[in-house]
Amino acid sequence: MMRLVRYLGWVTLLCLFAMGSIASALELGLELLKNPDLEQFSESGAPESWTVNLWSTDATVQMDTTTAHSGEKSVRIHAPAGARGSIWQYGAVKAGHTYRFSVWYRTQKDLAGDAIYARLYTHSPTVPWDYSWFIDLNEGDFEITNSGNLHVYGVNTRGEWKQLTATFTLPADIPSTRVRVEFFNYRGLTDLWVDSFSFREVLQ
Ligand SMILES: [Ca+2]
Repeated sequence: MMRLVRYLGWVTLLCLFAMGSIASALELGLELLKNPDLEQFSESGAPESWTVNLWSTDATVQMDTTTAHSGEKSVRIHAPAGARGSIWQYGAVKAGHTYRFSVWYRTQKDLAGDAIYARLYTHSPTVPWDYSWFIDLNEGDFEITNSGNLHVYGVNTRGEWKQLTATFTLPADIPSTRVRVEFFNYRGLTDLWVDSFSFREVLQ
């Protein structure tokens, strides 16, 4: 009987996905990320609680007060030719639980190639991502890379803020205790803004 109830629960969830009302329908737990709205910065302009990764001295990751999805600030990632920049943070997770990741992003000029994406992977230890973990494969433009990481791709937004989301259930026997969430400008040649991260457990 419990299995049937659980099944019907997921059917309801899938229907809500189809109707586009999933965000308002989900009952979410506490925020697992620190400084998710990117409002706190160090004196040098780095987002607090986030690790900045620059693979080239030409790339920059900086606080921006000219545009924001939440509050008054966002992060601008600039990645010229051959360069990439990202910010990342770990969220603590439990095996067998369901989580929803989301982030808002914005472009002004179009970025080159597949420059806009969030990357998620399990940690401590790293276990390759699997498509069976998703609640709905149509929720986003998902790719599992050869190294087992999840990429969730964005599009050029031409001045609008848009959201990426991924909702997934970790296997009941996964030994990982954290998920690393990261947002990239990968050789996009121009600026990409990011704001309003969220990584929360789905409670229902
Ligand atoms: Ca903000």
